[in-house]
Amino acid sequence: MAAFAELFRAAPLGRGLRLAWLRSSGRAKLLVVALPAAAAFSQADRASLKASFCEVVAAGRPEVVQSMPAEVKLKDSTVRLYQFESCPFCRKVRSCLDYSRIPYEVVEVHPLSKNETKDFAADYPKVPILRVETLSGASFQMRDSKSIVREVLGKNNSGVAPKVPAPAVTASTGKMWPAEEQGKGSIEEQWIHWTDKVLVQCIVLNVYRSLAESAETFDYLLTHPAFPWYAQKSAAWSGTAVMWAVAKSRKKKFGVADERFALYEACAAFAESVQVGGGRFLGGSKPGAVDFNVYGILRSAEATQTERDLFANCPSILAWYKDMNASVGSSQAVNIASIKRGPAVE
Ligand SMILES: N[C@@H](CCC(=O)N[C@@H](CS)C(=O)NCC(=O)O)C(=O)O
Repeated sequence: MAAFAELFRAAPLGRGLRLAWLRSSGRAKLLVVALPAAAAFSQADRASLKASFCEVVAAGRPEVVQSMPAEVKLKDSTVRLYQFESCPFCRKVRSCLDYSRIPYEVVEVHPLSKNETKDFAADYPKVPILRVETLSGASFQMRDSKSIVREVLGKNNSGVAPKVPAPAVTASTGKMWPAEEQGKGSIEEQWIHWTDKVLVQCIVLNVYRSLAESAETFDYLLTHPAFPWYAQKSAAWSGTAVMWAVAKSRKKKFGVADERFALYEACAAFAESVQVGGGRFLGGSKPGAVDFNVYGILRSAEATQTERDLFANCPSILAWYKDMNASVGSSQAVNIASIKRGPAVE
């Protein structure tokens, strides 16, 4: 109500409307407000009203920040990760929080209603969102997985080892990342770009490859304790069909003949670059931001046929993956029991 009062005060009501209000009474007042209101507002008034409304709504939400405020200690703060369990971008953030031993709560967002993020991120329909409340009462939110990974790692980001080559597309992934978009920025930036352009696409093409595999990917929703049965089923069934169709159309768009082979090729190319770099990770002796981006994307296929096939058919990725498992360690999610999908491949 306070918000509406503020809005009413801020609204640039025309003089005519105010006079009409004073002269009218009872039901007439309702008509006075309802009918001429639209006409009484000029275009500028409407723009100003909209701006006032946005300010009032935005006033109560955690500020959106691009970088971590210097004084913030995540370990001492209340950290919530708004996510979809099968989202590759969300798993990057989880692996990074786990590695940094930062306790956090996972808030599963319903993919259709997105009710969980509506009150503080109505303007942003995506996940992950990291929401932080500090001991001193400050609160903020961070969006975009690449930025969150970078900020959570901070000084612990080992970057890429000096001998690591720039990423290159393979025969089956060439159309995902056009040549004119490649080669921009530092080697680390190019690899991060590769994860978004190539690796994420490979995972999407695979985990939603057939209706059965798409259903397997959404299985977690069918028993998710955060949602009532009708919300579980509506999201799982519609997600299965929609994402299967998305994968089918992207496969055509990218001219991929065999999606499994495209994934194996991309992972083998990454593993080879780790080897050329000379360390256990692309970051050298410690994982860097690129390692977390790659690991998170692959972890999103947890307990699916894609994951099982990848480890059976792309042996060169296994040593790096096991090292990542060991470095990331156990989940720091305080509510892990309610979200676990399946054991990590050892
Ligand atoms: N660039 C973003 C991409 C996030 C993204 O696309 N998330 C998907 C889930 S995998 C999403 O929230 N989609 C819901 C929607 O677009 O409505 C990031 O890296 O965080």
